[in-house]
Amino acid sequence: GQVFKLSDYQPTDYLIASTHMTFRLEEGKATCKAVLSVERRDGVAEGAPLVLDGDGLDLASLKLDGKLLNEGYEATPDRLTLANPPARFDLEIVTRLDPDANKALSGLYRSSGNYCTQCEAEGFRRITYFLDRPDVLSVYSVRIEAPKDGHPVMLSNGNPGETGDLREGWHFAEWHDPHPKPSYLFALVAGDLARVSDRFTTMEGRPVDLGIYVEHGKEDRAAYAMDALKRSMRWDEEVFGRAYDLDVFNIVAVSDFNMGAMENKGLNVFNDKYVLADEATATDADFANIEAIIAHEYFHNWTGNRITCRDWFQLCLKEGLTVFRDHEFSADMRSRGVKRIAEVRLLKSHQFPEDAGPLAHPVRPRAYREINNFYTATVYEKGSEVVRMIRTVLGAETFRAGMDLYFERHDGDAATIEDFLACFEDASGRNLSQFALWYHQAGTPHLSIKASHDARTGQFVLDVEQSVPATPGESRKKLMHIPLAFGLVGPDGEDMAPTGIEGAEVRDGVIHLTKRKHTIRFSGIHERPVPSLLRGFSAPVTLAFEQSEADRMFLARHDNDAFSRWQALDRLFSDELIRLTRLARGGKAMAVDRQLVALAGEIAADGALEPAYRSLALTLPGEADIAREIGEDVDPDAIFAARNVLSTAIADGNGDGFRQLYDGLEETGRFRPDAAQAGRRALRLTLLGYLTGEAETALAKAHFDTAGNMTDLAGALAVLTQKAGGSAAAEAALEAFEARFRDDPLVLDKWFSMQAMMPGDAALARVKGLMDHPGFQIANPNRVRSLIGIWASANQTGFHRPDGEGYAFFAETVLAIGKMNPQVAARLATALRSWRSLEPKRREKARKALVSMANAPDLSTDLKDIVDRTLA
Ligand code: BAL
Ligand code: ZN
Repeated sequence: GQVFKLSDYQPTDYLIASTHMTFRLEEGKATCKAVLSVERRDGVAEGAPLVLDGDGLDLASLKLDGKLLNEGYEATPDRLTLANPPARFDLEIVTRLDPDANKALSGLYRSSGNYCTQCEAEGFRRITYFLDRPDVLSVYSVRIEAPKDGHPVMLSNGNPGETGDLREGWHFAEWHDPHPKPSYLFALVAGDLARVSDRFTTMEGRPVDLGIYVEHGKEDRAAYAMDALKRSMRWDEEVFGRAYDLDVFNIVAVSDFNMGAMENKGLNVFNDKYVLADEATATDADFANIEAIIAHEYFHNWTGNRITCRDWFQLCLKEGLTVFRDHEFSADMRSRGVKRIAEVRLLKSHQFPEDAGPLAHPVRPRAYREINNFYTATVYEKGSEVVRMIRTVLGAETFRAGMDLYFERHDGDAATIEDFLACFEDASGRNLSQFALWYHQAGTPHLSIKASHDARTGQFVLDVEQSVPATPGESRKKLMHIPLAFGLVGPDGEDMAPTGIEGAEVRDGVIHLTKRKHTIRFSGIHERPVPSLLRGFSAPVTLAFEQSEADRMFLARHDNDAFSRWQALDRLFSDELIRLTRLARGGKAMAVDRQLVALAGEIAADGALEPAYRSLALTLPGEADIAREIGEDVDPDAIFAARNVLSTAIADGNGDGFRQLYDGLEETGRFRPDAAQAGRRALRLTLLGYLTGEAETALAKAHFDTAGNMTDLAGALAVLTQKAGGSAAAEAALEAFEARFRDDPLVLDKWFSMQAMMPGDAALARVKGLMDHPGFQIANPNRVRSLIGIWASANQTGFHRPDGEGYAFFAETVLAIGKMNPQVAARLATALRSWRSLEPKRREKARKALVSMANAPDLSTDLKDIVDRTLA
């Protein structure tokens, strides 16, 4: 396949100042007429050909300045070339479309009978021939014509224009978007949907009509999303000074969608999973996700739409930055400390393994074969961490000044990471060239740290050494600028104040590491401090710091930074799990550290800590996290056994206390999806997990039977299926859940996922069986991800069966899905990215499965790219 390189970037020879599109949505014969006003760019030689992108297009007719073209062009499904066009002309392209046959869910397709589009990254070229790249900005006018019957709603970007009747029961609607935009932000929706309406007045005094379109009957389930939208709009004004810029803002929920949602200008299209919620059908986690994703797509209006990307290598310019913005929003709406812990957990479980494996790439990649495969945790989550570090390095005020400059300088531009960084350099007067390596260099940097204290001289010393592991195509790494937030905690739990610091630049509690080695000397430290390092996870690095268990326990109890308290505890649990795994692997008896068991009980009972924090603290590191830390010769069964032993020991050691706490947390008031109530529910469910086992199902069964909301219902079912899978209580609960929700696909997805997560060999037979369930559709991405995706990426023992049957079935299934939907299949296939760290027998079986995929005929570019890189 073709490799696209950042270094090959060239601006286009032609511009498309405006684009007028007319869609006729006739059953079985939809057409798109696009009229492009094309101009040759200044300085480009006469006679330069115009080459437009297409993808599987069926050209019906072509006109230049109103005259039918019969020669002077060459059209294939994937390209339209005009050999010698004039300097300025209108090009009218009519294409025939088949939305019903479009199962890739890219371009124009139908979901539950409604027409919708998805154009990022390269879906617009499946609608018409175009310069389908983000640096070609055009002003769009759109006219939609369709039968009134079945299509009362017809939407596109921008502001609404004329509407009216046509003959034979048809009607039309026109839309105009005054803001020039790249084609990937184009959107169209037509169908029969219910509208939930609201109003918002911007700080500039602009009244905005807000609409959320959902399936009829689901209007009440859009209320939370609407509330989240209004809060997002206000927050962006207050925190970033950014106001909305159109008269309407519409969101449409569709049930077949490859991504979570899409930020099309003025017309966000959402996976319905991230819009629809009420207490009876959505969990607290669903509510939190909806709040975050509504905000994320809204925030793209400035970071992505008003300022877009010059090319797809700059994807992190909009994604990393917008994730950072949505994280900050959620932190302000909820609990900052708890939010940060959840973010870091996600980063470590999703991005760290990517960065440590064959699919590692810089936050700003230099080359790709298929851009759809770069919507990754590295671009999004590490990209967000890099923006967070800019703020840490510059301070909040200068960061805001840099953002203001970015908006002022680049509004209306298709910009680059260099443009972005230049704004912070100019706002701060600092040189960020070393810092910029965070965008250019892949791999998770590693810090190795040693501490020593001399009570006599009052000197405390940290010896720090950085290294960056080799990643595909990058064997030699440069030294990075790593901001290391720290505290020296004194015996009273307060941070000590050194009288002097030498050996590195230190500002506001942050050490700026820029060299391979630093020896940092703190003076005036007369009592031995307990260092608290990497506070707030100030940089996405791994840390090797030998610290005694006693010191870690001290930090877990006393650090004044909530994140660091959790980090200390997480390190204790992880080390214990690694130790127990080694014992399990060697067939030895596993005795659990009693102090850790007692600490867990103490934290659970500490009323001074938020319940949400306590719930996170009591959730042991995941099996995949332990696998990543072990790094080689991984045996998922040994990890599972170790985790079970630790969990059982914590339960046995704290049973009575946990039960009392559990009882005390029962909610009596009205349901609210806010952080405080959600935190109490989360803690209660975490305790329920400890209080449930194969022989102890009564409490979980009662929790399930009396649940008044989906969080408790699904939470209890998850506990039953995870801790007592196959028991009569678990099976009865599964049956009851299915009977109640079999007609509600989003809720049924939870039921699929819980069974896909059931540990051990039995999971595979369940997954296979559920693929025949009437509620499962292989063409629907949510169903596929809930069942196959969860099983392959989150069920370590169920997927990595020693006999390799899991891998074989997985390969077959991914290939079948790939025939319909290459993007979804390619994403699924990344579940095998850590195959090289498995123990030899599983490794060989995983390799065979990957090779069978690589050798399959007619492999899509998407899947081939993932499989080839994974095997390389
Ligand atoms: N731009 C693709 C979906 C998102 O990140 O918002
Ligand atoms: Zn985004």
